[in-house]
Amino acid sequence: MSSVLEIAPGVRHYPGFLDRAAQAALRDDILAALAAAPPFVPRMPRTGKPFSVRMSNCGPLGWVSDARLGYRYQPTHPETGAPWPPIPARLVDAWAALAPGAPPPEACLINLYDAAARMGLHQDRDEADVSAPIVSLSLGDAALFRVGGATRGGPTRAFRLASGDALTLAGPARLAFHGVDRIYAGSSTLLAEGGRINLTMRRVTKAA
Ligand code: MD6
Ligand code: FE
Repeated sequence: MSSVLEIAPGVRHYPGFLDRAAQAALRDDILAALAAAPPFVPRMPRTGKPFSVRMSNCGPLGWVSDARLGYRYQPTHPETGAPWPPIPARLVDAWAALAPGAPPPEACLINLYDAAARMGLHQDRDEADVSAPIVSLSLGDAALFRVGGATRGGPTRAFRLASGDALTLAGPARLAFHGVDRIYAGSSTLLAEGGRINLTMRRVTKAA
């Protein structure tokens, strides 16, 4: 496996986890999933303010948000009503390598960034089981990723996530606040139309 940087306890960055050929293969898997489950614009609970990131999912559950029902996981696409496509095998392999011993992932959130998209600091806490890590893989343009502690307002660190990098939030960092400050447009040639794809795999329900 590629080398690992422990950014903070439980925050592990694996630069170059996927080589170029593996990135291209995963890109093609995700473009196929997006053909079945087209990107949608999530909206903030209550206010209905749109996210700047577009999203889709694969796996038995997908993360969605709208004004009326807020943040949640559901088995179907919010616009087409179809079940989400399966998590591609090469992503399940990455989960096995990066979250050894964890029960299988149930959701893979696909975040799509154009040059102007951002993601505010947040915790991923909509999962009934927060004992498993979250495993993230990035494709395309690099991002400035920011991570802090489990309470809002504490110190944060920021670093670049490039195409092919993996990141895990585990153990003491599972509920760490994190977000994406900016995208470095034109920093990768992987995606024909530019932009960035981030994939986060999650265990959602408690394993039996
Ligand atoms: C992103 N990532 O990189 C957003 N969440 O576009 C996340 O929100 C994230 O990278 C949980 C664990 C790892 C992550
Ligand atoms: Fe997150």
